[in-house]
Amino acid sequence: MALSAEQILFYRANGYLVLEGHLGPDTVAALRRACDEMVAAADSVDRSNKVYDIGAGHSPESRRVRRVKDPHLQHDTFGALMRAPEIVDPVADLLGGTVRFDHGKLNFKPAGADSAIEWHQDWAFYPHSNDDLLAVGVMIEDCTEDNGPLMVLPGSHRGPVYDHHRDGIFIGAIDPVELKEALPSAVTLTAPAGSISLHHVRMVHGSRANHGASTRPLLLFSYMAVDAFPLFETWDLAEFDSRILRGQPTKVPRQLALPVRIPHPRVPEADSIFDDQASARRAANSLAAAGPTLAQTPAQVRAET
Ligand SMILES: O=C(O)CCC(=O)C(=O)O
Repeated sequence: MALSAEQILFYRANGYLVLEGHLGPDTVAALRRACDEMVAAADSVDRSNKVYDIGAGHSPESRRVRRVKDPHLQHDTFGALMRAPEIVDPVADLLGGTVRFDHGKLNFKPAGADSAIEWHQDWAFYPHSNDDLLAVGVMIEDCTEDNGPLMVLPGSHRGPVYDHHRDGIFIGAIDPVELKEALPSAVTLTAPAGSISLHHVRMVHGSRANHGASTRPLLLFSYMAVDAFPLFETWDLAEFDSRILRGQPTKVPRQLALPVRIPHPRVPEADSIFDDQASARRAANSLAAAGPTLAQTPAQVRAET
């Protein structure tokens, strides 16, 4: 076992775990180099495409790369880490022994940009036959209170599955009115570069804008138990099974009676959570009236909760 019984119990009770200083300095240095290469290669790109999600006003002088999609396919350093025992072993401990890679993304949070991610549950985006799914967050730079680290609501993975629709359209965000009671117990996942976080697929989480001086990169890899099958996705079985990292293929989903809502219809042309949530933020005034939105600074939130 890569994790202690205490760490596994903590994850089960709280829905998240942080492993501080989990990756060595050489790995962190390699990840930073890979980020720099990916960002520099985006200088010739002026809009989002299959590899990059690009924010408004992006130029080589003022880079606005919000995300590298499928980083494991774009750079060998990310591809190797996605399969590395340092990552997959603790994941296997939390998923019950088997592991299938699901998807990856490298989120940058440029300093000063409007880059908050509103409260949401990953489960709302990709419901499965059971909820043995989690996301690993790899901290490539220090995650501090100010630079927009992940925030979680401990224990929320055992609570309701919230509606992420507004006016019948999937916007990928929970109305903070629904979370008013729980928001004061939010935990900010701050830790030095090289640390990793693991959060359950039903965990309510989000992150504020980056009020620090430099970009905050966060590499996210999602994994699931081999017997968790997506409920609403067209997939190719051979491709699906090619992503098994521990355990044997099965055609027998383990089905649990869990609350599910299908994440459709989508915002037209939406390409990522940033586009899905843009309409949630346009209604920020009404949300802010009832509770803090993540676009606010930590001080504003403290003052209001
Ligand atoms: O990058 C972040 O700060 C949060 C990302 C996130 O929650 C997501 O992409 O699901």
